[in-house]
Amino acid sequence: VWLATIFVALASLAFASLVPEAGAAGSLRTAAATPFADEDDGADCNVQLPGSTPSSSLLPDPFTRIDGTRITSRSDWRCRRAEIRELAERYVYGEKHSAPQSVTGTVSRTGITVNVSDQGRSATFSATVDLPSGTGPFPAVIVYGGFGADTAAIKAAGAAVISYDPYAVGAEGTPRTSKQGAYYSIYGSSSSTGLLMAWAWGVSRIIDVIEQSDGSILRANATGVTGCSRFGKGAFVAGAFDQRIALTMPIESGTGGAPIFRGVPGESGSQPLSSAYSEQPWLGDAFGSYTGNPAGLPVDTHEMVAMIAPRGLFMMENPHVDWLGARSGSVAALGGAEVYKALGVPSNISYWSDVQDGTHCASRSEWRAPLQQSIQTFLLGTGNPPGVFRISSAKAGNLSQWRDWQTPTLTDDGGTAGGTGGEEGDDGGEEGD
Ligand code: MCU
Repeated sequence: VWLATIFVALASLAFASLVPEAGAAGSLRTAAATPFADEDDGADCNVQLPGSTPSSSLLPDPFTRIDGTRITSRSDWRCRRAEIRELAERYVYGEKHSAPQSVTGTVSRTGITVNVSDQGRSATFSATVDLPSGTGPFPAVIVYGGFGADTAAIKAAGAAVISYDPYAVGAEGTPRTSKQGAYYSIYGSSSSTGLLMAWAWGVSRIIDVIEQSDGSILRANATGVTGCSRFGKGAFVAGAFDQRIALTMPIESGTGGAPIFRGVPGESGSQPLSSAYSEQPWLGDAFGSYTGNPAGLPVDTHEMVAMIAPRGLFMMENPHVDWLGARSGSVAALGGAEVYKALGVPSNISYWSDVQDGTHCASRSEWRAPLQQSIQTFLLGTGNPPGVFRISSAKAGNLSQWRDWQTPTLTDDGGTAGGTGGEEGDDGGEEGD
């Protein structure tokens, strides 16, 4: 018994010391961090965007490549995802300039500063840091704006809260032709990139700075992102477009966020696509051609959900406010969940719209446990993901009405699934602590 105890203790120590590298290299299957070291793991994929795109009222098949062939193995997902990323940039959000020439900054116990230079221009912004109790280094959740996210629950789960002001990076209230904020100071005020993608770029640059820090305060490979409403749209896009983000938690994001674009026109009371496009320059300028014709889009938001796979995702929606399009949001979650299943990590996505309080961005007791469980699993590496789909019957979409494709059984060739999440059980990752 004693020997066994000592062995377990030693094994735990050995595993604990491996965790940072494990996440970065993706070699060891651990729940503690994203298996991807890069913002864009598929940057080397050869993506040929189509000259014209077919029109369909049904959701595009996430498993069929632009050239019409279907992927067959889990490792094929990496470059298929890269196609979806480029389609999403071109048709929906606008381009995200990655890997600027220079990113510098500081991480302290109270704040992060970010200085970016690219294309001969530079910009600076900052965020505040609020550490949980304990000694650290800590994982962190980047919280957009100041409402709707349960920051007390995040800290109680053991993660730092990085309060991020997206408006410093992409301001609201400007015409599309004179966009303002750090992103547009560098890439031009007439950039066709929308605010959601500019905000996502800001999140990525914060992660750059954390990566460059000595790691004594914040752990670089254990970052989550969340926000409510327009900041739920933002959190969703940030998680889709940076694979270093281990946990994405959009809240009540509404049109332009999680809800499938194709579903919005038929969902009574939901914010019309044209309204979301014109209320603020959230979406990219190119989306303007599709507000009356979402069937013409070669991509939809179930594929942005899929872009987050196999990483942790907890989607929260409010079925009481029609404007938020929760039925279309549930279809995005269900469609994206098919990719999680095909990658062998069905429990890494959770969805919850079965809530009592109808107030938009209310503080909700229902989400506290799955939120904390998600943080523990994907950012701290302890336990299992919630793996729940609690869809309000009032706003339950039906995926079968939206697709004519079936989910393939992908061969497991050690590909992108990465094993982030606890359900595999046989990989040793969860036993470590
Ligand atoms: C759900 O997000 C938005 C919504 O798209 C807007 O129409 C409305 O004005 O504001 C919501 C929001 O961000 O509320 C805080």
